[in-house]
Amino acid sequence: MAEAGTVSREEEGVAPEKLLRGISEEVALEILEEMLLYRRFEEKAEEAYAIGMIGGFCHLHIGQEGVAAGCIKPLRTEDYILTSYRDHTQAIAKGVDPKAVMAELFGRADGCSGGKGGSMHMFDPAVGFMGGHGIVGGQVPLAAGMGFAAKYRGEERVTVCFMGDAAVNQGSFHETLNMSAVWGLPVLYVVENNEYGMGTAFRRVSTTEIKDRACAYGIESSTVNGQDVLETYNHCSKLVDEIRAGGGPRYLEVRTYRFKGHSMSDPVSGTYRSREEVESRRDEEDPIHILRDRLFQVGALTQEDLEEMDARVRAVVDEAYAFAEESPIPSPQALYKNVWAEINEHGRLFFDRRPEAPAPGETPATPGDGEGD
Ligand SMILES: Cc1ncc(C[n+]2csc(CCOP(=O)(O)OP(=O)(O)O)c2C)c(N)n1
Ligand SMILES: [Mg+2]
Repeated sequence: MAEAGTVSREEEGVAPEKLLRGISEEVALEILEEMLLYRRFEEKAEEAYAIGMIGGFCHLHIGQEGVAAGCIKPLRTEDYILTSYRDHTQAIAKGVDPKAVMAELFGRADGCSGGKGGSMHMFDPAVGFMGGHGIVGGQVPLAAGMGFAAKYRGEERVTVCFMGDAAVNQGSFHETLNMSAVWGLPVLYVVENNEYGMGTAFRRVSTTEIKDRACAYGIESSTVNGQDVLETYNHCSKLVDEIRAGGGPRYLEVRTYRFKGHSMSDPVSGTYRSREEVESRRDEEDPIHILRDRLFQVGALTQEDLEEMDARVRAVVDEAYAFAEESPIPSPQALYKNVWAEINEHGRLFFDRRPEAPAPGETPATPGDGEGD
């Protein structure tokens, strides 16, 4: 872990007692350790991808860790979150075991989705983590459904729905916001504005601001700096309390920036954004560095403490990696679990042409086997 840099420009002139934004040193240190874990976890995933241990898509959240830590920490276990495909850190933040997240990335049986979802489809209903969704904006109406269910049953549960900036141009977003307002649903819609949807800058596809998108539906809207995790945490705590108290939906734009490419196959810079832009944002707006420097400044953290913290999170990541490597690949039988399959007119599962799922150990039919329908 690098030594502390100079205090960012943003911090000049801020009184030391205000640097932690009213948050206790203990909680601020916890948040730093959480963000450091997310960073180290994803750096390891990046390495694993490069050597072929992870296949398919893989979208990193590096640079955006303040959003995961700041928005999810105020939640209870029974609260739900839904998010897009950039979901590893958010899964861990909600309480999914890092070992199960790494195993899922590796496509292994002990992954949180049984190895069948991969990077984009982390799930763990036991801790309220309801995915991991690959269709831009696809999770937005699902979140309203969860909010509706909670309200209908009279539960105190809050649902937080994360989405990228590109999702606000989807029809599903607008229909959902409208119905959420009409029904007063207990949902916090969080737009992670990292300024780009793949290679398209948001300013090229919108003449209005993200925060203004909720006005048409009468939903209270606000903006927070996601690189300042303490500000994000304070603000989200307030919004979650308001929603839990029956205040109806809220909409939040979190301003952030991704330091890596859109996915593992996308260059960091050089096509739709310049190297200078990425480097300057990374140097000045790293949420981990910003919090680290504040903790140094108030005397709550020393270089030695930081190194110990880093060693602790690296140990968690190494353990997750070893666990994922040892976990078996899913059995062919697992293909039949959690699959929605209709019975055809012959009384058989239409995708297999057999009367029922094969017995354990029996090989499933390959497409084209058996009689034709
Ligand atoms: C409906 C739909 N259209 C297009 C895509 C292809 N696609 C995948 S990610 C992405 C960009 C999304 O950007 P944003 O919502 O800002 O999230 P970010 O990647 O920045 O986190 C697009 C267009 C998709 N997955 N779903
Ligand atoms: Mg984006």
